[in-house]
Amino acid sequence: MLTKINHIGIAVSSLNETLPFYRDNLGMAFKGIEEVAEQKVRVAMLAIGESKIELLEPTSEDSPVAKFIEKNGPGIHHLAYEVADIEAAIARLLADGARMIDEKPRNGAHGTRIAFVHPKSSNGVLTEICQAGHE
Ligand code: CMX
Repeated sequence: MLTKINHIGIAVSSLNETLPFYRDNLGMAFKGIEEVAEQKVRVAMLAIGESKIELLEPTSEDSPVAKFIEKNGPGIHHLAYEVADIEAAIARLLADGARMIDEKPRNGAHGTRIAFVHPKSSNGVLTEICQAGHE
């Protein structure tokens, strides 16, 4: 069902302050910044091999990423696995008893369609499944 790790999401307080480390010190290829209004985040995407690092900056105090930073501080927020058919992947997870935050795909960054598995159902690791869109 899973084809690869699409990206690792990292919660940050400020993209301006964090981006230079990944882009300049670690030398990752910067792919751009996009606001995902539905999720109340601004996302900077950096490519590393065939996977990506996604820096997530909250755009409002009630953003889920703001709540995460308040509780845990900045750090690794979620793992995203790529699937070829997101509807089929959701159906299979539900049939296997997983608790899904999203029972229908919603819009992610860069034209992806995404769905989150609840961290209570994935041993405390927020898990995203993701069908690729445009890059
Ligand atoms: N990792 C592990 N546990 C997490 C978590 C995370 N990243 N975020 C929340 N939780 C835990 C909370 O601590 C809470 O635990 P307790 O019940 O023990 O207190 C529980 O999950 C519920 O959290 P909540 O924020 O109160 O619940 P919500 O249903 O409002 O939201 C969630 C849950 C995970 C969907 C939301 O917090 C979230 O992070 N949404 C995703 C936002 C995001 O990353 N969007 C960008 C996607 C862009 C893309 O990838 O393309």
